[in-house]
Amino acid sequence: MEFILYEQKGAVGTITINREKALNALNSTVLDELNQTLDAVNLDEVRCLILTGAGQKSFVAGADIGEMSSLTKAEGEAFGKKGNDVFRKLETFPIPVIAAINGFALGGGCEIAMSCDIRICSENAVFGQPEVGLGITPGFGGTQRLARLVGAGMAKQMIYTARNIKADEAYRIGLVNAVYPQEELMAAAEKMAGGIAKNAPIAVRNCKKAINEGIDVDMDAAIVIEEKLFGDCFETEDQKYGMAFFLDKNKEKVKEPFKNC
Ligand code: DAK
Repeated sequence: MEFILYEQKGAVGTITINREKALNALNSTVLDELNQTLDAVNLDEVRCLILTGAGQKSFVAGADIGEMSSLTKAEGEAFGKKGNDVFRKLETFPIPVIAAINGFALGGGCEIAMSCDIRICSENAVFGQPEVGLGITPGFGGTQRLARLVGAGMAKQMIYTARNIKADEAYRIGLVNAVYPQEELMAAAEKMAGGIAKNAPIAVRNCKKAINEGIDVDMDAAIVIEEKLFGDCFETEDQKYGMAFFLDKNKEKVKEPFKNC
């Protein structure tokens, strides 16, 4: 692949957008390769993904402005669909995805981070939706996901003013869960991913589904979604083992890895 690196260490896969010269901006090739990479993740082995950008300066500085500048309406729509399809694939990916945001996360960069389950960032991270300054609206779900994450008022302020915010403000408004010194970010992401990967995989997947699907419907419907996914965990090897381990009074026994079945 030209612009995507993928590495699997144990049960954790790391996807790196590797287009450092353009601050990892998303062009069509990056989006296509990201799509192919997600399709190739070995879900029998990998239980959590990390998404990051190459280099020390930028996570993703947005959609590629050079490529977009000459698009016709039809091409713009096709480009938007390509991005939205990949972002939605990330958002609904069966296992959790942690965005490790190591610098600029602007426009499509902020939007791709918001398609991940969890966002953590380095102290030099900068977030923003600068699109209205370029004559467009956020096009990869920014108007929708930002409002759901930080509330409509704050999302409107960020989007209408196109003002960038730094890591501490992103943390304060709930756009990221934690801020780390740059050199500690990947270790923190790997530690969190490793912690997730240790838990019962079917249960973790069902939690992701329950939260994602439940958040957009009313509470009565949401509870039904939860009930179904809760029920689904029963009779799995993981549920039988997890509960049997708790009930076993032999304190010497060491917990074995969950089997994902
Ligand atoms: N696209 C293309 N190239 C980019 C880029 C981008 N978004 N951001 C940076 N680069 C390139 C620069 O052109 C430069 O390339 P060379 O000149 O070296 O060839 C290189 O990366 C280094 O950038 P700078 O020289 O500008 O570096 P600085 O440190 O001075 O500035 C910066 C860093 C991040 C503040 C600055 O590069 C910047 O403002 N970049 C643009 C940020 C931005 O506006 N991003 C939002 C893009 S709009 C849609 C769906 C989605 C979208 C649109 C439509 N549809 C539904 C159709 C999404 C839109 C966006 O994301």
